[in-house]
Amino acid sequence: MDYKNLKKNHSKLYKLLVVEKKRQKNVINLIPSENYVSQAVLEALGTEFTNKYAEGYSEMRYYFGNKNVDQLEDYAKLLVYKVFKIKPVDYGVNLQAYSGSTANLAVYHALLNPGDKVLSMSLEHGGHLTHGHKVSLTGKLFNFIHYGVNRNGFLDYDQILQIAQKEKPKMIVCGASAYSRIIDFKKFKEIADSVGAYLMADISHIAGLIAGGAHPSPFPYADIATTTTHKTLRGPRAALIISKKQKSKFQVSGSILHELIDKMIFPGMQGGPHMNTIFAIAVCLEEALKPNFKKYAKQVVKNAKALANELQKLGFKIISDGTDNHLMLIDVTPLGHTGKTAGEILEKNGIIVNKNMIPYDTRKPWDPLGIRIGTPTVTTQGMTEKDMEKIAKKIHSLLTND
Ligand code: DSN
Repeated sequence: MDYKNLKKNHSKLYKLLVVEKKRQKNVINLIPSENYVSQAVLEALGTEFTNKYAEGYSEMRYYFGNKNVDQLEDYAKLLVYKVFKIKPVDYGVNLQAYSGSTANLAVYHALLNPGDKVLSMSLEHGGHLTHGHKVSLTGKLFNFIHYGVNRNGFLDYDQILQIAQKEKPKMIVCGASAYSRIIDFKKFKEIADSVGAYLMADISHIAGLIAGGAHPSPFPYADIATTTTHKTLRGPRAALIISKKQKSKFQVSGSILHELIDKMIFPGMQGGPHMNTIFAIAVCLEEALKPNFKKYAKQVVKNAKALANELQKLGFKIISDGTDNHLMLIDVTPLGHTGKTAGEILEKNGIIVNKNMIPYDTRKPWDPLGIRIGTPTVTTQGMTEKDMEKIAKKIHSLLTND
C-alpha cells in the first residue's frame, strides 16, 4: 500500500506510521500474541465495508443495503467451518465480537447468571484477565475460582477434577495466554461432564496452530470456543465464537447456545459489527486454508522448540522445561534480572518480548520474575531453527553481558 493520501493530507500521522512500519521490520518480535498480517489482510481492513452499518445478522438487519454484507458474513462463517473442520449442523458461529475480551464476557453473560461459579486457569499461572481475574469485569460479575499448574509447570488434570467436584462450577474454562504445553481438551470435557458444567475453550493463542494441525482441536469436546483472530491465526484484531447447537443447561429452557450468544453480542453488548474487520477475517481464513499455512503452523512449533532447546543449553530456566506450542516462559532471575529489566535490555537491542508472571511468582505483574517469548512473528518472516539458535545466543549475551 502506498498510503499516498495519508502522506499528502495527514503528514503527522503518516510519519508515525512510517516509523512504526520501520520498527516492525527492524526488530526481532518475540511477543507470542502478536503476528504480522499479510498485505491482503491489511488491504481488507481498509475497504469500503468500513462504511456500512449492519446491526443484526444475515437477512435480519436493522439497516437496508446489506445484501453484500450478508453474503460476506455468510461466506466468512463457511470458512470458519472449513478451517476448524466442523459442521454447520453441529455448531453456530459468531463473527461480530469486537475482541476476545468481549467474546469471553458475552459467552459468560449469555449462558450463566451473574454470581454463577466458573472454574478457570488463574492469570498468575498462565490464564487470562477475562478468565475471571478480580480486576476484570468477568471476575466482578461471576464467581470465578481457579486452577493452576503444578511445580513443574504442567496442568494437573487430577487436581482440576478434584477442584471441579468440590466446587461444582457451571462452566469450566480451559485455554491460556502463557502455557506452553498441549491442552488436553478431551480430559477437560470429561471433568466438565462429571459435574454437569459447560466446557469453554479460549483458543486465542493456539487457533492458528489448531487450524494448521500443529495442536489438537478443541472440537468436538468444547461446548463453546472463543478465539481472537490476530495471534497465530494471523488475521485482524477481532474474535470468533463457536458454540454447539445444543440446548442451554441453565438459561431459558429450550434456548440454543449459539442463539443466546448471538443475542448477547447484538443487541446485548454491541452495536453494528465492524464489517471491514469481518472482511479481513474472511481473508485470513482463506489464507489459513492454504497448504502453506499448515507449513507455517508446524514451523512455528519447530522454531519454538529450537529456541527453547538452545536457551536451555545456555542455562536459561524455561518453565516446564520446554514447549509444545508457540511460546515459552523464562524465569530470568537466575541471571540477576527481573522481567522488567530483562525486557528493557532486550528492547534496547532490538528484541521485543513481554514481561510476564511465571507460576508461583513472588513479584508483581509490573515487574515479575519472568518474560514470555514466542515464534509466530519471526516464523511469518521466514525464520527457521538456525535463526532461533542465533536469537537464543543473542538473548544470552545481552542478559549476561557475555
Ligand atoms: N494480551 C494477550 C496476550 O498477550 O496474550 C491476550 O489477550
